[in-house]
Amino acid sequence: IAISPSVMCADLVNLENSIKELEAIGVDSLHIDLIDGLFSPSMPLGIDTVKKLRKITNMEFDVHIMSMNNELFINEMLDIGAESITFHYESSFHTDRLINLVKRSGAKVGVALNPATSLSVLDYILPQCDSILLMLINPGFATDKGEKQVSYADKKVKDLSELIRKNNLDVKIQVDGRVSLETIPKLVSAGADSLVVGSTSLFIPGNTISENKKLLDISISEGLKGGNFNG
Ligand code: S6P
Ligand code: MG
Repeated sequence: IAISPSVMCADLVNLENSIKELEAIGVDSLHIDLIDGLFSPSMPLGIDTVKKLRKITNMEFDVHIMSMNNELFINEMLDIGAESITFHYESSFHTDRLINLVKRSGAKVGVALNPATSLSVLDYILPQCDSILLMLINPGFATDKGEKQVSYADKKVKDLSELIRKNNLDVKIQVDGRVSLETIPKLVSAGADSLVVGSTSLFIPGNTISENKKLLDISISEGLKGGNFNG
């Protein structure tokens, strides 16, 4: 199970410190949310922030674009050399073209779905994707705005896991939004491969990142004991 800490949940006025802490505990990638204020009503990080981050760390960049203008962000992130780029189905008019744009560059490509978007939109594109990001909240904010994970989160993960298995594909399932110490066991046993960890797990206020990492590991191993849906 991969973990991808959400940079927007780190200490935004002291990012370098947070990055060092994440490097010290060992994580699989950095989850970078790029929100344009139009697709979702927030704007936590900008293109220049990502450029500066690139200079201070060699960690893999797992970029999650939430924008009405996918081309702009995809091209900027390809220039920076982001290893993995995910954009939303809902704002991509030519989804197939954008998938190809990312793949041609050698980066991994993911397509993200809002909670209410059906998995059926993946019918023809799933084999071309490296990962699918399932939003388990409506995108925009970390937990401080109070929105809870949708009630059908586990079902959606199980349904996607089943779809991937039935088609014999190697597509990873990434889950994002209130992926908390409490919800992780169910999400992992439902088939989640990659967890975006934010203010409800790795960045729980009051604890250090390394204290939270220990709690996170326990939560993940509970999910693995529960039996992964993929077998
Ligand atoms: C939000 C974004 C997410 C958040 C993450 C925060 O739209 O895509 O990646 O940063 O959900 O984590 P948490 O645990 O506060 O929900
Ligand atoms: Mg995200």
